[in-house]
Amino acid sequence: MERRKLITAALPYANGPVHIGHLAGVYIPADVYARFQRKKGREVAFICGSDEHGIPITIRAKKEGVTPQDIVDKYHAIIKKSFEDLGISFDEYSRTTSPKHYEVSQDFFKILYKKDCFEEEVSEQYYDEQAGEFLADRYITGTCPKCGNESAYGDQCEKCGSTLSPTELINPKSALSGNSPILKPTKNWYLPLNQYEKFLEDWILEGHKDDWKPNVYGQVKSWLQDGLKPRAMTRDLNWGVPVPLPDAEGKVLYVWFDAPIGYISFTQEWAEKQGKNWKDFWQSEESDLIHFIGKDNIVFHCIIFPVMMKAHGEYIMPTNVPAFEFLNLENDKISTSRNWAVWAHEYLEDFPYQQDVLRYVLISSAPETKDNNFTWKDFQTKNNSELVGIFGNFINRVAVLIHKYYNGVIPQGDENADEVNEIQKTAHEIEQFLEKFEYRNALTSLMNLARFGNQYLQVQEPWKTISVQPEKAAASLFIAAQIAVALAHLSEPFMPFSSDKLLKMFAVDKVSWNDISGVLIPSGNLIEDAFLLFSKIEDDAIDTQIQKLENTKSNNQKSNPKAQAMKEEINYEDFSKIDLRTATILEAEKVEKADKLLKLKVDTGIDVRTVVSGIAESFTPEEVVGKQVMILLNLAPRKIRGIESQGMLLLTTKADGKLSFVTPDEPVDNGVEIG
Ligand code: B3M
Ligand code: ZN
Repeated sequence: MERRKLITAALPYANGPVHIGHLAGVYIPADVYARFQRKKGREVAFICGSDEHGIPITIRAKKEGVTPQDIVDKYHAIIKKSFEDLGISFDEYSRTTSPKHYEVSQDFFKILYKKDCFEEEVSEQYYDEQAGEFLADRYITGTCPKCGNESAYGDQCEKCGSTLSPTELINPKSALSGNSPILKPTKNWYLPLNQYEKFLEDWILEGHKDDWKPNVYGQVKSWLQDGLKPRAMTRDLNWGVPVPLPDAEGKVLYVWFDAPIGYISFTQEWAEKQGKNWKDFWQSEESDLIHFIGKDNIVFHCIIFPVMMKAHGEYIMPTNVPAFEFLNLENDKISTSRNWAVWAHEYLEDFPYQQDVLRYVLISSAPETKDNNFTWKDFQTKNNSELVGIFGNFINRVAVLIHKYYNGVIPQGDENADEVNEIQKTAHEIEQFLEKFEYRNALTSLMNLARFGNQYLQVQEPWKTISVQPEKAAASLFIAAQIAVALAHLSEPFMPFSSDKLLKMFAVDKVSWNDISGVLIPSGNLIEDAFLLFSKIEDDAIDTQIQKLENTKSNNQKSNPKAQAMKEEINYEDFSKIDLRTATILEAEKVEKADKLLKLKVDTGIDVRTVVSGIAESFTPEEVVGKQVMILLNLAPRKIRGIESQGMLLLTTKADGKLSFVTPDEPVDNGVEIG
């Protein structure tokens, strides 16, 4: 019996749309593979979904001033649609906030817990007393001990690139409240990866030396050489799957514990709908599990998730983990925060019905063994000279000539001609390459068959022989038609939209991969009208894209890189609740033992009140007396250093970091409303 294929593609974080880097490095290769396997007649489950937990989501939510649920709802929909529009043929595309996923991931955790697979450990973690929350590493900022950068994160300094732990930061601050966090003990559950070193060595280092990609094998080897440590599988956070234990209030599963289990829960969701047994894919020796991922996910798919499955005891191990390198854009690293990307949904708007062009270009520059580069010029060249010039041109010539000479009926020819054997040879070659995840070679084989077809026509010259040796012309167009239909079938994994159109043009049905040989369209068959499969992409379309990137670049240079994204939209009613007025500072004095604070007496036009303001590092008390300012009047009073502050002054920050008052550009009365 043919082995089943369980194919997974890394779950994209639902904190932004997908771009060409994701597509080239994970989703298109996975889709080509899944489509090929189905065509081979194998039972396939191609599984993916949105990764909706984890810090990237909560950070994005904070930035946009909305809830994490809002963020994942928004991006899940955008991502899902982009995949559908590009023909990524997932059998299931679900999300890790689905109830089924909560159930499956909690059950998985409970099984490991009952089997005593975890080590419980109490450690000291930073806690924000005001927010009442433990702080994820990304939520702690402070001074980098290595380079002195004052805005390093608890896990990394982006200035010098060092990996940090939160306790290394000098003068740590919570990103939630701005306060100094305290260290507080907390219990978490750790997976002792170190106990599985031998298992991993035998399974991967011994067992997959030859069939895993060198980049994947090499990374695993170096991790094992460094030695593995227990790793926490739970976190003190309020966004995620709750830890299913009675003494775990306020704790969730670590996102890298629940996310890969998503592959399992989504397979279950799919199997239920299809009336299949999910265990045939996950717990059967007749199934191959293949994880498509980017290179930054290797450790999770080759070490942590396999150890989880091994500890559980009933799962198969991945057969292969083809991890791709990164794709750059116009020689620069793709970056979501710098908007340096070609977004899938924007491409589809700018180049509607040209999904296959992007698929083709991204496969032909797939970052298989090293980082690769996407340029718009290259995109244009590949379309115009390869898809239009070679592939489309051949098909068009064949269809046009058959219409011209034979009214669209396939003429008589030799069914055993040598040229017909080329077809099977190509099918075999592509198969060999795809099984080794060599996409670029596979695509070259496909294009070589189109090249072969063009050369064949060039040599046969049916447009000449038609008048002097009509049988020869017929025989050559019979063969050319076989090659054209072969291209229609063989291109299906790579360019499914064009493949469909071609099959329609030649009025033939799909066949399985193993049947792509010999006569594919018999003499006497009538074909449909010829039409152009691909069209030339003109310079102005490419210039528009390049201009778009140029604009991004200059915006990035101009704008403050620290500028925050816009907050959640509000309506006028929300705004009208805010009582902003003009006011004048009457008196100012320093607050004892507080370097940053000034105590001010302010004339608001309706009263004189006390406001404590954090401006002492930017102004002396003398400088501010007499200044006209804007005040948020109806902010609930707050005690600051024992002084009741009744309102807040509006300030902004200058490029040098010093504060500056927001003031009317000409003096006005106090107490005038602003709006
Ligand atoms: N969401 C990480 C990433 O997008 C993560 C993949 C999960 S796969 C289980 O890089
Ligand atoms: Zn640093």
